[in-house]
Amino acid sequence: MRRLLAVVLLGTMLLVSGCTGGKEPARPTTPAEYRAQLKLATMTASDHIYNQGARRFAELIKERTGGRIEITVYPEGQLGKGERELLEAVQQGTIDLYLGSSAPVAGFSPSIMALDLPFLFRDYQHVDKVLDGAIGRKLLDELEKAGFKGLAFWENGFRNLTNSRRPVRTPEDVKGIKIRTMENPVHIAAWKAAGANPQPMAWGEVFGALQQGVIDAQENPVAVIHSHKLNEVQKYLSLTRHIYAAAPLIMSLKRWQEMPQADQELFLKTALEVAAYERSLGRDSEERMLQELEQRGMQVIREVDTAAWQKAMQPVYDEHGKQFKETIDAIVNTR
Ligand code: EAX
Repeated sequence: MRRLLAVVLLGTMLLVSGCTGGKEPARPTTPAEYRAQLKLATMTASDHIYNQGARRFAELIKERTGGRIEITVYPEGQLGKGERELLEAVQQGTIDLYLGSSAPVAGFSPSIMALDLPFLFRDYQHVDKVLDGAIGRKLLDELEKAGFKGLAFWENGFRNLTNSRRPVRTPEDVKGIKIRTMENPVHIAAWKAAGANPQPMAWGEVFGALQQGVIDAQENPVAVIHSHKLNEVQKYLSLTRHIYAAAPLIMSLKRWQEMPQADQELFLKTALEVAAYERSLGRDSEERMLQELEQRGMQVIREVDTAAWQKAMQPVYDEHGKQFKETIDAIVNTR
């Protein structure tokens, strides 16, 4: 009798679990049933363009879903000491959204590394055409293999060198200088080729390392240098614009797949709309930020020998560009 009861019980359990489809929650069919509280993480200062854009994105999503989807922005590395760490958390689904440089994303999805080659983008118009077009979409779609949904490319900006030693104009001026780079083989190779001594490091550790003199230099767009007050630890800023840093807005693929289709479409549309706003924030205020950095005591070297930098970093194309030749050619040929 007891054995029969056990068999019946087991059968019922199997039947029930079969009916509900196991562990995976059923995907809601209409947006009305779907609610979510999402975490968006960045490494940059609260007033940096990423977070201004991210807060705008959160407002629009909340408004357009009637409050069903709420996004909280965690800036300044509150959720991790570097972008690689944030990306790992997004991959695991403990953080829902990442906004940061493309360079560390290459550790998860190599094809995106093509964007970080030195002197690849001519100007902002070129950037927008490539990143908002078919090439950008393809690179974003390839992120799915790594467990990410790429929503759109936002912007970090053209990167510039800062250092505590001397006014830098040519590659000769950085001989032997210890420079922090992002964790990306192209960045490391570019600075090695230029004659410097590159040290990859998570962003959360850079200010302290500069302050203690563990490193002499770093490189970032003006908006990062300004919002992180690097003038307190760096005397010279050279407008080298050596590498353009795109900033993909990335969502955990798990979280994405749980969303109803109408909300997915809303996310894609809103991400692209805010991309234009976020990019304009940095572009329109670059000159004002430079002047403020000068007022805070930084020496800004506006004229550098761009041809010499380009030539010095060119070997990186042989070393790392070959595997992405098709993408690089397509970018160069975009007019
Ligand atoms: O994405 O690590 C860096 O230098 C980045 O430019 C910064 O964290 C923003």
